[in-house]
This record gives sequence, structure tokens and C-alpha cells, in this order.
Amino acid sequence: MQIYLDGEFVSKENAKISVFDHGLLYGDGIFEGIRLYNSRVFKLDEHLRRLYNSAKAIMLTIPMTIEEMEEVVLETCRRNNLTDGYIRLVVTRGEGDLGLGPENCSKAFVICIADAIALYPEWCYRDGLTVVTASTRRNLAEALNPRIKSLNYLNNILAKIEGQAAGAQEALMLNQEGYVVECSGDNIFIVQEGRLLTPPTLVGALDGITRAVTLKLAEGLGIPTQETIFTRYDIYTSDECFLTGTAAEIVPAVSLDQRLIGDGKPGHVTRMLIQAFRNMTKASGTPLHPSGAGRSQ
Ligand code: PXG
Repeated sequence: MQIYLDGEFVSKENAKISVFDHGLLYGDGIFEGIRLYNSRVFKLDEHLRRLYNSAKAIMLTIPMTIEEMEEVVLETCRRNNLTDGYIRLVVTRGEGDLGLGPENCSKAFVICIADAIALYPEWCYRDGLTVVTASTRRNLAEALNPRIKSLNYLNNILAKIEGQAAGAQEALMLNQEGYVVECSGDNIFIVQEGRLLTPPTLVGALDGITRAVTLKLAEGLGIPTQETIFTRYDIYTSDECFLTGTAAEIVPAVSLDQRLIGDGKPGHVTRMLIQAFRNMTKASGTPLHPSGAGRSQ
């Protein structure tokens, strides 16, 4: 495996960073998780835009242009001879001293890892996931805005641990007011009387790329969509529920806090969207080898 590490490609064994890197010491940095399907990087421009927006929000200067970063991602996939996989792009504040202050970090550190993806098992898509509500609330936007995809993931990890302790595959997170926000690593949707609802990002959710794709696909299928606040009651009483994320894609959720959602099976709208999403990932994205295939989307 070849890993991009601050300007060079190194083997996995040699991919080491300083213990003084503020990404490690303080979670001071940002990241993206991106998918490669059929030798095309899915929604690369959108992921890079979100990365640079996260950087701006934490006042981190990424030491390369967005075009150079795009080439880093493509070249990392090419060097690993991947056609399908998961790409992790990380930018840390860089090496500093033991103080919090980022001014001692001379330069941000860029890492790109591309690997085969460990998919959710097929039964999850066929039968649906079990979800429980975590008591850990999603970070306050006024403290650490969840729209920043930062290296501080303890808020999500604490929720994930609660979900795992309860034997569920995912954990639902609420905001301070008790409104539904998202799961520990996925956005959430419900279907009510044929309408697709998802919380607005302003409740404190990540502006998920799969979320945006799903809303667009639904509109294309003539399914009315609405970004609106709702509570757990609305999930308990909904007809269908599913989660979206780069790794999970679109995955049905069939129970929340022991309440079966709908008839307890993945619903019709969910299944249509899963199919539409799979068709889209097959046929769009930034090609690794531009001569072979035309660029689309
Ligand atoms: N919400 C949160 C909190 C996320 O971390 C999503 C939504 C989905 O966003 P995208 O843009 O991917 O559609 C994410 C991203 C994991 C894992 O191991 C999950 C994410 C990131 C890193 C690791 O489950 N999800």
C-alpha cells in the first residue's frame, strides 16, 4: 500500500507522523471520507469543497490548491491500483510544541490513504439496521460546529459506544433541544405519507454529501422532499427510515429504541433510492484515467 504523506508516497510501514502533530495532540485538523467506484471518484469536487470549507472555519491553511489536492487523491488511488475503495483525506494542523496554540505549527500536514472498503454486510441492506438513541447530545454549533468535519470525533464515538453497548448498529443523536440531528456517522431520513424528510443542517448535522445526493435523487423520482425539524416520535411513527453516508451509502433502519418503524422491513421508497444511488455511483465521478472515460458529474 502506498500512502501520500506530506508531499511523498511511502509504504504503510513508513507512513508515520510526529507525536508533536497537533492532529494527534488536540484533534486539531479536518478530514474527508470519499468513495471510489468503478475507477471514478464519486463527488470529488463536493468533498474537496467541504474540506476547504472546514479548513477555513478552523483557520487552517491547506498548503496546496484544490486542483493539487484533487491530483493527490487521484494519484493515491492510481498508485494502489484500485478500481473501488475508500479514500481518507486528512489535514492536520502539523507539528508544533506541547502548547495548544496553532501558531507554533509551521505547516499543515496532508495525508491521503486509499484502501479497499469494508462494506456493511449485505443483510443490513436487505433487513435494515437497529438504531437506539444515544444520551450523548450532538455538539452545540456554538461550541464546535458539526458542519466542520474535524478530527474531534469523540462526540460521535461516545454515541457509537452507547449504540454498540445496546446491541444496535447505529446510534441516533439529538441536539440540545431534543430534535433529531443525525446518527454517529450518518445522516437520517424518514418517509411520512410518501414524503421524504430530513433535518436541516442548521439543527447541527453534517452537510452530508450522500444526503445531498439522496435529496436530488428523490426529486428526480418525483418524491416530495422537505428539510424540517422533527423528534423521535416522528421516527417511531414514520413509514420508513434510512441512513446515508459515504461508507454506508443508503441503508434502511427498521427500528428505533425498540419501536418497529413501519412494518419493520425496508420500505418501497428506501429500496427505490438504494437502486437509484447504485446506478448513479456506477456511472458518475472523476475518472482516475481520463483518457478512457469521459468526465461526468
Ligand atoms: N454525519 C456524520 C457525523 C458523519 O461523520 C455523515 C453524516 C455522512 O456524510 P457523507 O458526506 O459521508 O455523506 C458522516 C460521515 C464511520 C465513519 O466509520 C463515518 C463517517 C465518517 C468517517 C467514518 O462510520 N461519516
